[in-house]
Amino acid sequence: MSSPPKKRPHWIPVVAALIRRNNSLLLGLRPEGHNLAGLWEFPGGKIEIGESPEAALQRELREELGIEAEVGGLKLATTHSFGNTGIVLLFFEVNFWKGEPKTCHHSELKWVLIEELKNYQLPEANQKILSHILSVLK
Ligand code: DGT
Repeated sequence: MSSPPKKRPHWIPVVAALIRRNNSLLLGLRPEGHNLAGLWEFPGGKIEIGESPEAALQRELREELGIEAEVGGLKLATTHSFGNTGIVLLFFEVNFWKGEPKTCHHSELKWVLIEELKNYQLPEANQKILSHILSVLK
């Protein structure tokens, strides 16, 4: 008997934004029908072929929040895997933008005080590096 074909391992590059206003960060509740629905994420998404990480994040923030963001520096990078799929997650700081973030994609948006981030259910890829995320926000 032959075993089922194995899916080849592959990596998905993802960019996420640390959008800061005073002592709070913007989190979005992942919508139903998506992977990880019901978890709070940092706005962002997959880098498309031909895009730089910064351009991908700018596009995602335009699509998801309706803002024109000035993407700042790369603050941290991490990897996470589920089965044969891995994500490389790059976090950029975003301190300046035009427009008021709107729920174009998420079920809800929330400005969360940095010290309260630990009370939110985040994707495992973020949860496991929360202390690192907090340290780059200092
Ligand atoms: P999917 O995953 O096929 O349902 O597609 P999307 O459009 O919901 O996912 P997208 O474009 O946001 O891709 C981001 C992937 O990275 C998704 O699998 C969730 C994962 N991820 C883990 N942590 C974060 C995070 O903080 N922010 C974002 N945006 N994605 C994260």
